Amino acid sequence: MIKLYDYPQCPFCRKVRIVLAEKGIEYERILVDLRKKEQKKEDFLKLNPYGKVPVLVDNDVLIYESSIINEYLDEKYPNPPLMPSNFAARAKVRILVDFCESHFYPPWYNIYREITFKTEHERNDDLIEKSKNEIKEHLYRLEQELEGKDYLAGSYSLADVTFTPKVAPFDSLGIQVDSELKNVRSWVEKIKSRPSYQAI
Ligand SMILES: N[C@@H](CCC(=O)N[C@@H](CS)C(=O)NCC(=O)O)C(=O)O
Repeated sequence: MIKLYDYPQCPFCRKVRIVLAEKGIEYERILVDLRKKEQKKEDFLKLNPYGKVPVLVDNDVLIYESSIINEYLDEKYPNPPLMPSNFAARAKVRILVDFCESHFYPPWYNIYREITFKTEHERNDDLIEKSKNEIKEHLYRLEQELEGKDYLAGSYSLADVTFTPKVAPFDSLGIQVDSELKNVRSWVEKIKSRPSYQAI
């Protein structure tokens, strides 16, 4: 059976769990307690030299890096497909996955860290404000990407999966979506209401 080395709140683990749920794949969850620095222990570093979760072990196949794990799962378990069949459309999904992880995630994590790990008194409000403005700009880009579509690639794909753990907790992070961003608003509701998100 597939093993997933996992940490419940980690957005990278969550995006892998969404794919496993979408495909109905059974797996064993192995908790790596990041608070106890278990990810830096010798045994874990043998699985992932970067000392990070998630890690997926599928019999003799060992994979780390969440986006690579998700593509592996989609190729090995093709139903339902989470990548388009056309190679140009697949490249577009990868651009959006990279946009999410390289550009959307850093300001999102600034906000997450300040809100989750700090008291109100300790928070860096300027950083939160600056990061919210960056997120806002990114949401305007997503609004265009979503024009005339239900999901980022037309049908639900790894691009939507990658954004889900970041956009689903917007309310608890105090991130607002401007009312004029109608496409983004309905997309957030759609991805949040999928059974795969409810399952994780
Ligand atoms: N690029 C990696 C990022 C994984 C990552 O940063 N995981 C965090 C938890 S959300 C982690 O394991 N951090 C522990 C550490 O850096 O010591 C991926 O996509 O899998």
